[in-house]
Amino acid sequence: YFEATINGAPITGRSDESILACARRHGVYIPTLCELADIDHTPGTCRVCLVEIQTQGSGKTHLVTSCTTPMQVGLEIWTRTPEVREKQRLQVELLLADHDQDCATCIRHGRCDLQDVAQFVGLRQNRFHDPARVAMRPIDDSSPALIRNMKRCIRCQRCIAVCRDGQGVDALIQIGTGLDTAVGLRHGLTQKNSACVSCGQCVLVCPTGALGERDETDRALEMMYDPELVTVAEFAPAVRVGFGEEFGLPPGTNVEGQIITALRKLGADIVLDTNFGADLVIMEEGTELLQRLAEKKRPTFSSCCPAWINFAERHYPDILPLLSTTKSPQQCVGALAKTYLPEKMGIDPRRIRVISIMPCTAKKDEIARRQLRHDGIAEVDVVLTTREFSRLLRREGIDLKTLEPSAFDNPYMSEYTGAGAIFGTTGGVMEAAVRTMYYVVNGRELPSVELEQLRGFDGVRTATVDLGGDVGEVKVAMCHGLKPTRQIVEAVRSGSADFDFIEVMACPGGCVDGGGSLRSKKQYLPHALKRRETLFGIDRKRAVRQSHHNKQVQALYRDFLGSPNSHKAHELLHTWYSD
Ligand code: HC1
Ligand code: SF4
Repeated sequence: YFEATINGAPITGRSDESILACARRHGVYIPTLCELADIDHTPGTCRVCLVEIQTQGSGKTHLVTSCTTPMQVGLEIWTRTPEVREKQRLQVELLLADHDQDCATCIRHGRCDLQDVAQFVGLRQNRFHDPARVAMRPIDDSSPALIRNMKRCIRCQRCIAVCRDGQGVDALIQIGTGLDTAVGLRHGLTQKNSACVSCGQCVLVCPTGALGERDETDRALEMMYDPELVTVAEFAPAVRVGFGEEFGLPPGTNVEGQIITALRKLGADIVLDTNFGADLVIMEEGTELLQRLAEKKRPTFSSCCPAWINFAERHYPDILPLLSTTKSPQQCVGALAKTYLPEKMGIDPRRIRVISIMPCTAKKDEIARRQLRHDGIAEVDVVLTTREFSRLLRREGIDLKTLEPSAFDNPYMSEYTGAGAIFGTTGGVMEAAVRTMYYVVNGRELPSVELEQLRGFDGVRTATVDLGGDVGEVKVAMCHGLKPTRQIVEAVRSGSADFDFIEVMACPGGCVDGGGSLRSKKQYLPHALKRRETLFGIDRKRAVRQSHHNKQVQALYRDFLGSPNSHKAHELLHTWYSD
């Protein structure tokens, strides 16, 4: 550490940090739109983080971008001089020259970093705005999941960095030069037909509304307001722990009860739980896995994460036979909501529409898959990301924080166990599956259901689990984030990996920080661990913690499906993949 000053006050600097990082460490705010420390991204493209500096003994000041300039001994830094303020304002004004001015129609309105910085620099005019240039910038709305609107792009390149370095997908590149610079897909492809897998991590780091999900709040509202329709809502394990902060509650708060109340207020006729689907998936996938182990087929990859399915199909089609055929919990709930539920409740299945709330953008791809549509009818009709759900509540004037929590009341598809709850975090599917497979193999419960050896947070974790009986020890791996996933897949393909079951979640952290989660300004994934802890807490508090003890799942098999992996279960709850 050495001495320096910021705005005349003494500070300690380090030669391995930028002026921006040092200022942050000392609580001094410098605006920036492109830098993002969490992904180690300092391209210096927005040029908003200007500061005035004077190096020791030079006697002269000059302006520099603080994100790209290293600290030096004795440096004097000034963040709020008239020149700094004027140049920062000019930079923001220049960024807006070819930027869509219609903020009120933007999905990011009110939550946009560019709006914040424009306020910070006191922007009151927009002298360089050129509608003709804005009109030339493209919008890619080819994907069911994501819309890429270059009219709102400020060329920060965070999306390129997270897709390439964070996820290892490398679908995005910088295209054009000078004023025509933008972000595009490699090889001139569109979002839909490119290497993109709709994981949505690029959306989480975008500072503006240039990247976002395809907004379906209108469709959801229309369904809920239509008296002819019976709307069935389901929400993901991770949504209940990743939503409270939008309404001022501490990150990680469990707002399951308030979400149920909100859905009923919105007009959902039946509220189901995707956690019920997770318990069901364990019955199907666990049975499938034991069968595959008996046949010496290994490894088996989990199949509930749709961005992972996209990744396997687009990048490694040769491994598709290794994927479990069990549908995701979302789809299992959707398929049964249009078959089993109407039979039980005496409803015409043609009147049912299923709306699911997911912390995920790829779930929008999933519902559009041809394998998951039957005679043109989708199993799930609309997916709303957590962000859209919050938009929907704001549109309808519902403040989650003031709502009294309610409980699930559907007698057929809303009960869940602790095993279903932990699906939302990395390792959760594995842990839930082991709890049930152990029981199936041994006819008795695992001595301790909390499997600490599966619970770390490294990108790839491996463990050996003794399932007892004639199965014995199995080797398992869990990966989250697609870069670690690529390593595992490559190892499996080269024959150097030795696993029986591999859980994959495409988003770092698993669904708790899915690409459809609330975006956090200035941070990439700030709340994953808090949300994860709450999920483990839900599991600890459940009276029943193993999927096979879910009474409603048992009734479903008894009254409708027969047994796990039965012919009917295969028809409704299993799928296939294609490249
Ligand atoms: Fe997920 Fe899943 S856990 S994929 O991460 O298997 O999105 O939460 O709903 O379907 O259950 C997401 C979460 C979610 C499914 C389940
Ligand atoms: Fe890359 Fe995922 Fe964004 Fe697609 S959605 S461009 S794969 S980060």
